Amino acid sequence: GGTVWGCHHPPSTPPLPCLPSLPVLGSLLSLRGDQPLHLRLRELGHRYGPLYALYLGPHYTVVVNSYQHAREVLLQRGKEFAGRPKMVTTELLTRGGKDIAFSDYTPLWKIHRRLVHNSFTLFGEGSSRLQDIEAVEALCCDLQASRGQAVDPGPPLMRAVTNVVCTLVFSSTYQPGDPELTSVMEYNDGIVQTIANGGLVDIYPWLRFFPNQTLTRLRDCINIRDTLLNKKLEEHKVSLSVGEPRDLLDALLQGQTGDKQTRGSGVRGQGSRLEEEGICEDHVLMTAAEAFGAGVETTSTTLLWVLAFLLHHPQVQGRVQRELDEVVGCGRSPNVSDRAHLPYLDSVINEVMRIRPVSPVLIPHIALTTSSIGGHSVRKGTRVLVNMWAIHHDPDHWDTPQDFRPERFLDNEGRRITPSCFMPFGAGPRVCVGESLARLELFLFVSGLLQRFSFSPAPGVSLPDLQGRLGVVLQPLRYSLTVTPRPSWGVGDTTEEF
Ligand code: HEM
Ligand code: PLO
Repeated sequence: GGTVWGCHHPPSTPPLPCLPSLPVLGSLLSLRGDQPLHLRLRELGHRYGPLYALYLGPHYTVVVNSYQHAREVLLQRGKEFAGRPKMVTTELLTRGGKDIAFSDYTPLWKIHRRLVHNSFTLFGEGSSRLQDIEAVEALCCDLQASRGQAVDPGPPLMRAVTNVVCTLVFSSTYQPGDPELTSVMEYNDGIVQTIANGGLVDIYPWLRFFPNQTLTRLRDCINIRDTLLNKKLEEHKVSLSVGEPRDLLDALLQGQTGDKQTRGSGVRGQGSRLEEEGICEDHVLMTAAEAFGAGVETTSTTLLWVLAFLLHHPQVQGRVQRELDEVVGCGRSPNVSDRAHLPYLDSVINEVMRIRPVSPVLIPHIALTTSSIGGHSVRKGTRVLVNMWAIHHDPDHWDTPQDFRPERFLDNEGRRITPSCFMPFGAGPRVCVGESLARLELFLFVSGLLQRFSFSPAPGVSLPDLQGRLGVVLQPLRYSLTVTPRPSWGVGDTTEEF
């Protein structure tokens, strides 16, 4: 309902500037063009001011382009803006919001999120499991096999990251070419291509514009996913034992059933109340699927951006390698405890996530009650898009924001600094649950790769495009590179082939 011609605002506060809008289409005409959404929304901010409103189809939506307003939405009044809108594709994907990311803010969601968070702690930072996973080693073998020929780093990285997540979620690891791995990668790719085509914002009134073929493909992929997940779930139920969960699926199952003997293992804390409160098998499945999808897409994309920027900035690559040589040397692999001593490497990862945030407008938020942003009253039900791209490129907060300069994350003594307007994982009640896991994984991959290899542009091929393309995440376009084993690596190792 509501009027589509004007912007609703309670009369007591100044009205927000609002883009022109038409019935059904909303402000679509103003969003038209070749530009990806985050760039368009930022550009509109130059005309309408950093905080403005528009209609996405029938939905009144406030766009936040500045750090100050983002802080109000995510942190200061985080709970008031912690809702999520329903979208047709994500409802299908999550069985009506039985996941974390696309579920609305409800008491059940809070319990569910805490359960997932605790399980991640158990399998992420809390244990050395991740570091023992041989994915980095396997990836290095894959890359080594290119023997100096140009390779597209996408597929080997995707395989490696998928393997990490499969280990964490269901204790499976796959050899290259395993048909189950192929099917996982295929269905995931299908979901990525169909779930959101230009960000997670459903701009188009979609019953009209969503081609049915796309929806059919999405359903097919979801079915393949469900068959696989059900199989894993049944296997886990049979072999589930009291005590230490082996993986995320175990942890969720224990949390869900609330088995008395496993209570107090730290995973649940809620015990058998969970079932009564409504965490059911669907939640377990949807959480496993989501951890999987989020873990693969975001990490592999970030790693591809890291390599793309290193090809453009060989001196940065050299400096990371010197730091690694000094701190780790060449006789062993980097591990979690080295992280504290590798501030430059961290600054490179941070700078990549600043300049190319994989989720440039986050996931849409929704106001759960009438609230305010920047002194403007905002009604219950208003959607809010936080343009993290604009915040990460705001010249008021960053010096030459368009330049790739990892040193901006270090002080004069080379110690880490984290500016508060750096929020690649969001912030507040909806902050990414996988943040520590993601950071640890990025560290292990980037350090492992740069210790052993140098990456350079493939001869005769242009450098990777750095604009990227916005799908479900902001991805670099495909590119290829040359992998050269570093002379110092493997000194004394007699099995070394090179
Ligand atoms: C949410 C970023 C990795 C699971 C988010 C959000 C962002 C984000 C921006 C949305 C915040 C908002 O809407 O306000 C990233 C980045 C990653 C990463 C940059 C890696 C480089 C992961 C991993 C997992 C994960 C590895 C799980 C294994 C989730 C989940 C949510 C989420 C479940 C939804 C949280 C909620 O709605 O309450 N992430 N993420 N993410 N992420 Fe991540
Ligand atoms: C990726 C494709 C998977 O098959 C399903 C999936 C689940 C969770 C989503 C993820 C996709 C894309 C990236 C998302 C993640 C939840 C949080 C993360 C949206 C669609 C980000 C970056 O916000």
